[in-house]
Amino acid sequence: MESALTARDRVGVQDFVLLENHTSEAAFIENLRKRFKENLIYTYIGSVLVSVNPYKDLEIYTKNHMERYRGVNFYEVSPHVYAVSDNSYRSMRTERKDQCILISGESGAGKTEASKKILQYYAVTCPASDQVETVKDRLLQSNPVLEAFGNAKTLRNDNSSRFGKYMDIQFDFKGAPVGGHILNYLLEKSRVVHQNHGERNFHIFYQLIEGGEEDLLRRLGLERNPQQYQYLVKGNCPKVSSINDRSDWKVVRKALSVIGFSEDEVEELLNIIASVLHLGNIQYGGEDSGNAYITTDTQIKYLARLLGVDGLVLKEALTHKTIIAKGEELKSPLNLEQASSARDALSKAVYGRTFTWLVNKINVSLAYKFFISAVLTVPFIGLLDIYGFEVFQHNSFEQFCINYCNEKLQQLFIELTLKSEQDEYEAEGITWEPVQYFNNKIICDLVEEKFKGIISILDEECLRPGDASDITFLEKLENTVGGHAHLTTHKLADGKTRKVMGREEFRLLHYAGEVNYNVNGFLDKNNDLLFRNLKEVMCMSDNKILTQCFDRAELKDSKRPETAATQFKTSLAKLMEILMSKEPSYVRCIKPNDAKQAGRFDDVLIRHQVKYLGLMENLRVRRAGFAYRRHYETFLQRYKSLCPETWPSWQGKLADGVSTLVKHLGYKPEEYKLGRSKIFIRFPKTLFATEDALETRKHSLASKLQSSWKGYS
Ligand code: AD9
Ligand code: MG
Repeated sequence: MESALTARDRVGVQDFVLLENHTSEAAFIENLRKRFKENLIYTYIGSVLVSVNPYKDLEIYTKNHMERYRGVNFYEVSPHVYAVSDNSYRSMRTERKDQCILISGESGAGKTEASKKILQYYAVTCPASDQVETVKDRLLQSNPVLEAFGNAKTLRNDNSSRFGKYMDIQFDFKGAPVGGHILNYLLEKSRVVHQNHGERNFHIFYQLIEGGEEDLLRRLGLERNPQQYQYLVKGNCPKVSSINDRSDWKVVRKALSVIGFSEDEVEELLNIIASVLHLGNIQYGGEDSGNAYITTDTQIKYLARLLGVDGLVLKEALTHKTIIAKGEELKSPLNLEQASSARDALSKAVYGRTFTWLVNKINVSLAYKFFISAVLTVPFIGLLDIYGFEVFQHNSFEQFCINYCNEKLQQLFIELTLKSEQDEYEAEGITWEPVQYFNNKIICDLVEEKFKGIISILDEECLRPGDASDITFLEKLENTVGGHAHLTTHKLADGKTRKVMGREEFRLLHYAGEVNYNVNGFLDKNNDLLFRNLKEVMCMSDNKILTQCFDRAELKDSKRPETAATQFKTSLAKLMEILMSKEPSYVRCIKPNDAKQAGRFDDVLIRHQVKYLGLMENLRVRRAGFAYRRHYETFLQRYKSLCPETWPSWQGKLADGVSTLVKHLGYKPEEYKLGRSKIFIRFPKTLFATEDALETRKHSLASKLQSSWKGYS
């Protein structure tokens, strides 16, 4: 049998706090590499789980594995996302405190997969009843539906989340999951009308076209060929080897019924999806400066039927705009460019609002329906899976929002982990030594500060009548925050950086690295306006989903809606409040290579992530002073056999038992401290020696047993 020492050599340590040289990044990466090679994708930093995407199916998510982690002490078993799930669950049960599991990492690092594993863990291991089975099924089935409508293939990830998702799972007093609620954040609507090269639109379009039954497609007026649709050809990437649209279609259809969508609702939903494709195929004629007209009525006919609107009214609305001036309605024709963007704005609005409707509908189906919920508050476990930090060749408003969101989460992580360390030391009566670390608050402020943050400046330009444009926004940025250490523009850049910066770009130095944003389209995307007459047509629709998405009250409201960035900022602030009110656990995901390949461990890429996820800092904070800490009870339980006075059980106070035990083991006073409920051990080697002693004792016991059996035979 392999000794504990050689096993450590081969597979590394399962908690980074046990690294001999904890300040060395090279040692950190080496430990990660050793484990990755052995398919050990999980490692802890204290209670934080670090996960490296294996890009292959590992046999570590079976029911047996789930059982292994159920009710077991966090540190007694090898690191796993199930251990984090179980730990949160038990804290929720015993302390009756809401929990949240925050999953972060860059695009393609494995956040969504981790969140699904957590949900599966609860579905399988939590107590059940008939009612609960339905809720469990619905919770699980909400994933394929939301992914079909909200995920897409990007250059970074074949199944990239293009919306942020926070899901609360609600438990009853017996610990059974009884309900759920999803909050969704800023869907990347622009993808509906445009995709970069090598990327796709949302999965649902391809699933419908590839998997939809013949008569369904006929009814929707669709052909079984994505290349026929303008909204699906921009990225020149209709097929993805890792995706089977046809079988995914079946999964999604089934999931919709499990969640409780009626056949009528599914029909209306698909009418909308098909309509978006028809809208995209509307072609305009006319000169750039002249009035635009629609070249053929084919799409209009389908749209009129599928959406239940008057074809002529729709046609008029797609080529004209109306404004109300002094109580009078004024109509003016659109030119080619205006008409195309009005059409695209309609497609985005229809898709975006339908997505929100879908989430609401799922929420109704997941809602905890017993009256008891009004009387008793039941605890929650929240799961946060958002879009990861991303950098492309060309980055726009969407990347700006996504990366800002990641910046906020990083800040939350820093504040909460530092705070919890500090709190623990105080609670245990042990002196806390402050640790220096990079706080990214400065970048969050640069983006979101009132009056002088980037979002405020953008909003100002969006509201300013006259010559406001993307370029004037950029100029205003230069004038207002040009001196900021984390912002550069072409104009402000020094000779070295100027070469790689476009004239229409600004660069943010994020916690995760530099990103150049092209301001083109920032104002339009932030304004997110839809012409009034297009809204009116949608309000007249017979489609039951659209009637819920477009409300007539909106037409009467003359107040300008909040801009997209400000809405996002507000919803993120609310999210931070929710998360702060719960007890957090963390899963930090790492992407091993850019080729989405199994077995490839790209040093440079991984080092970069280790740096920006702040893992070394996290480790430093965790190791400040003491490498290891355990509750007296856990420590005594594990090692009591090593001391005759504590074996087989210790009758006195736990702290005295631990004290007796470590003295017997020969711990020197400078090697440990006893807090109020925990023992703190300064060096990993002390613990290793104790572990090795335990291992030796087990072996000698085993061989004694063996020889005594031999004696009987
Ligand atoms: V994004 O920010 O939404 O673009 P995620 O969510 O971090 O990103 P995702 O979970 O979608 O990444 O993982 C990307 C792909 O990696 C998956 O589609 C799987 O093919 C692969 N993956 C991730 N985690 C695992 C895992 N634990 N086991 C096997 C995995 N494969
Ligand atoms: Mg994802």
